[in-house]
Amino acid sequence: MKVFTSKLCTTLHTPEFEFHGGAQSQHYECPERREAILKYLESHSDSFEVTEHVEDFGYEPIKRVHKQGFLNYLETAYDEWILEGGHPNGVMPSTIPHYRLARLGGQTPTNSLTNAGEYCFDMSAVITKDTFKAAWNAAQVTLTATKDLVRVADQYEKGLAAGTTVSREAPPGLYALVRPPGHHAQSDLCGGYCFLNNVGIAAQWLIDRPELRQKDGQPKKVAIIDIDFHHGNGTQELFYKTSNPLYASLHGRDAYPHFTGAATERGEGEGLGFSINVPLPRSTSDDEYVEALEKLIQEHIIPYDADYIIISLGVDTFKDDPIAGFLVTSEAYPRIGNAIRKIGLPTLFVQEGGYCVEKLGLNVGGILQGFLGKVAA
Ligand code: SP5
Ligand code: ZN
Repeated sequence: MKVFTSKLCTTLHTPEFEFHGGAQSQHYECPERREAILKYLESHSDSFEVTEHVEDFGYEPIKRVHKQGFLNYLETAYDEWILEGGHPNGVMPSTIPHYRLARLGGQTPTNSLTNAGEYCFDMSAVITKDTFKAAWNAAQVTLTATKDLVRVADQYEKGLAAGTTVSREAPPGLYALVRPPGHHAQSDLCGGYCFLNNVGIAAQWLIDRPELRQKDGQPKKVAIIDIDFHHGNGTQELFYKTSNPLYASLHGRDAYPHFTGAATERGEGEGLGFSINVPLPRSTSDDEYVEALEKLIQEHIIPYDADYIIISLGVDTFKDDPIAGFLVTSEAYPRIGNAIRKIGLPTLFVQEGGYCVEKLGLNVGGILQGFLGKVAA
């Protein structure tokens, strides 16, 4: 499996601290996460080929899902924050315009020290000097992988047509090892360690490609399966009113981000029925998780008849995750990868959460190996 990544995913975004339950804590979404995953992949070079080749797709694909004002803000917030006397750790809002805040004079803040709340829904997305560059780079790495997905998917299809590819082989799969993650980022809000929605950008890019139009002129169909422990409120918001891509998420009930991800959130208008939310209790075990995923695939993913699958790959479902987790063990991850392989479609895996650094390589690697059919499931 080809793995797309870049050193910049380690070096550019390194906040020192965040807040948990009101207390200052280490920044769990740390550069060591990428290093740990990379180490696993490099020590399993029979399965993985890591490339640092990154193409520049520019602003356009990012602007398809994010608003210009938000992008300008991410790019300039830190410098302004420092000028106004903010802490060097990075930008964090002190006031958020709550929907019941009585803004009777319609007043809007004038600088990023006071304005952070306009573009941020929590205190878990610290903007440092190079955060915009880091998020930009993660999006470009993801797009580079997406472009390659189209190429390998074409090859696979030709192989199937010519009878040279055996269909029970693993379908084409690629992995974008990126950080910062993306699935909490809405069109104009950062939060939950996320700034630009890598998966959303990739899905929209596939849908937008004129050369990928089918014979009937329709765009290719994309199904996003979000297996991060947390609900991907950002991805859901981007596509809530459209039927393409489909967004489906398994996540912890009553967990962060707390206010989104109920089973009753099913999409709106044309998008009705194309957002699928499956909240699961904290007590969810390996068998229960794999069963829930297989049920989701059978009931929603297969009938959707997508051309491509994008996986928001979080392993913060792990039992020892320091900020999240079900009762899921490392044994479950190959089974999860195997369930995704059985869908039989070209698949792009994009890294989201997972904070137990010690087991991160094993758990992410488990999913990818399971997809490749390399481990018993
Ligand atoms: C991409 C991603 O996984 N983002 C998650 C961001 C979660 N941030 C806040 C989590 C708060 C959980 N508090 C539980 C503390 C247990 N010690
Ligand atoms: Zn998460």
